Amino acid sequence: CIIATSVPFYFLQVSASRLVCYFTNWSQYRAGSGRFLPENVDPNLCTHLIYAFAIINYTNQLVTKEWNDEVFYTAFKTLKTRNPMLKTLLSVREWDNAQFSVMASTTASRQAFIKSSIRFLRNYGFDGLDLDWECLGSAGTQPQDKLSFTLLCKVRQKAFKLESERNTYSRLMLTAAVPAKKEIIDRGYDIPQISKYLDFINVKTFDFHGRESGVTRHHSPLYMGINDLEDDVNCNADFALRYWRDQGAPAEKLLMGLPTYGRSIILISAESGVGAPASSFASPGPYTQEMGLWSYFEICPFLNGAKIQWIEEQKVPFAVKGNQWVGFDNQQSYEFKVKYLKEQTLGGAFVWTLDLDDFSGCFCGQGTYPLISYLKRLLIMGKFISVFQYT
Ligand SMILES: *[C@@H]1O[C@H](CO)[C@@H](O)[C@H](O)[C@H]1NC(C)=O
Ligand SMILES: CC(=O)N[C@H]1CO[C@H](CO)[C@@H](O)[C@@H]1O
Repeated sequence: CIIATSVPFYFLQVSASRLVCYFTNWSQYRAGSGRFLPENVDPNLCTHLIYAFAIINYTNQLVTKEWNDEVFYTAFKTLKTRNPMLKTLLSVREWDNAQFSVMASTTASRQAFIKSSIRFLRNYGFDGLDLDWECLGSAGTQPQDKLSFTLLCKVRQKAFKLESERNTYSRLMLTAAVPAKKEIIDRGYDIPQISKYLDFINVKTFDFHGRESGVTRHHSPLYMGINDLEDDVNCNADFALRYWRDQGAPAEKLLMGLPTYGRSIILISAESGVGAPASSFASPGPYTQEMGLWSYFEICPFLNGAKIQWIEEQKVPFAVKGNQWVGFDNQQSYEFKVKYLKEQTLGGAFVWTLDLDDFSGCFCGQGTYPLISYLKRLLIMGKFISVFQYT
């Protein structure tokens, strides 16, 4: 395959929209053409890159997770020499422990974390920190965690401001990746408060449905489905983003999450539409090796000989081959999502993740990064040249 380079951003500053892309430290372990390294990142594709993940250790310090994270951090920083407008952030998340909750719980531990992270971010040349407290809002959330998170955002924003005034550096950014399901939001997030302190908010508008329902459902629909009942009526990007906004988050701080992967499941009858009975997750993709999750570059070969259908009311596609069913996103669903976020005057989109798109261009025959390049064209260059036949 031939690697094309994209138009640098400084030619394109026509839009205030953000296009935030996540890079994952584990994509380096994939086999063959699935392997993804910092040198596969196109520095002119996204306005912000977020490195996932760093962790919090038992003395509440921000630390690396992978043996070679430091090498990658340096490579990340170097990307900025090829696009001076590019901003990079480091995402922090808990890993096999409840350290986020411990760290956020007292003034002293919050301060320790904040101090260590300023040093850490500056040392490696990051422009900000992204908070990804995965279990905040889950059933096991302690009642005080909601308040702790608000306080963490508040003191951190203040600390970042002070640090930049003292050093005349530009202020470090503070962002968060947050849930899209109503009951999780309600348990964990004081929306009006945290929205004051965060620079932008990545609403994870995907993974709405897994296998638990026992039927086929798209995991990242834009709108409610005709068969959605009860809680399911809230399981779509439109509901989640309106909910965040109506509870007090400014629209321009909200980013819609777009997946570059699909969710696959096994059918157990001759039915294959939305709501068809299904059992377990489909087998792992050859490169990503995760049950029920296929990257876009693994979906493309599957689409050969598959029956592709468009869920009209939800504006997303699915495909069926044999007993395998996958709900995914393509350029067409991206187009509807970008139209929506422009109409709602949201702050932009974020992509989970860079390495799950067909970054090499070897699998889909649509050039390098077919989904994210298309997103850039729609979001940043504002070009809607639809080539799709809507059926
Ligand atoms: C946490 O990280 C800091 C900074 O690297 C280190 O000094 C400290 O010993 C670590 N604590 C634990 C418990 O690993
Ligand atoms: C913090 C983190 O996500 N680190 C991951 C980086 O990749 C390795 C390899 O898959 C994981 O084990 C780490 O958990």
